[in-house]
Amino acid sequence: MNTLTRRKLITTGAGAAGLAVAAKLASHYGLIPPDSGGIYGPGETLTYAAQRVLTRHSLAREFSRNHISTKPFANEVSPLGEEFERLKQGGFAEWRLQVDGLVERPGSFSLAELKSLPQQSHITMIQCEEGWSYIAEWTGTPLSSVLDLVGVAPQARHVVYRSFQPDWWESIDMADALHPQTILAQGMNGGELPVGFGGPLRLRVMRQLGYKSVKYVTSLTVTDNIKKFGQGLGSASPEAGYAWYAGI
Ligand SMILES: Nc1nc2c(c(=O)[nH]1)N[C@H]1C(S)=C(S)[C@@H](COP(=O)(O)O)O[C@H]1N2
Ligand SMILES: [Mo]
Repeated sequence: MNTLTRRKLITTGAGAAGLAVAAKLASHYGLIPPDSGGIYGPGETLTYAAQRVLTRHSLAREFSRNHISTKPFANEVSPLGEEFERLKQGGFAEWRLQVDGLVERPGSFSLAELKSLPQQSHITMIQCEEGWSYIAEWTGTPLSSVLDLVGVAPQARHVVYRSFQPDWWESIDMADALHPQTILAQGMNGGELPVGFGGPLRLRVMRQLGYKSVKYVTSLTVTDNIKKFGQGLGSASPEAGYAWYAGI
């Protein structure tokens, strides 16, 4: 047997064994994404599991102030309607963030209440799956501060979040929910977060593609059973053909 064939054999063998081991580990540690169709839909599972094992605590790249895009591109959103206009006229004083599910103290927060919690700013890049991106400074309350306040149950696995736009809902695992860069943003580039960019309240998930950063966030639900939501695929994205996990 020549070395090339032997090498090829060894590589193939290691690959198959590696895949089996990865699938086992992923299953054992609960690293199966909701849209995987089981551990033998291995593409999504391997991406998610590998990133979670290798980069659970990694940070999204932060940029310096001079990298902030001078003309950030606000993706077009469908019309927000009369009720949104009414809330906007009132300076969003009536906007509430509802928090429920597996928490000790379900309730809701006004924007002012959220602003009274610790605030953080991060200069990061937001990337659309369609290829464009921009860099901006995002300011807001870490999602972990809100979750600490309501008291998340130990069996929590995911946080589901919804928009004023009913078609937009997403979920993230607890690694991203409690991640230090995941914030409920109310500010952008030193000012209020403009409506075009998701104001008055947007969840910025820095380590995933733009579509996970849902605009006009109105509610959060903490859960240990993501399959109960929508079609059971984790969020609206896989229902439309995109991956639930969009790590970058
Ligand atoms: N509520 C809501 N959130 C949304 C969207 C939307 O249309 N509605 N578009 C998503 C997509 S596909 C991307 S890429 C980003 C775009 O963010 P931007 O408008 O700040 O560029 O927002 C995401 N969040
Ligand atoms: Mo996007």
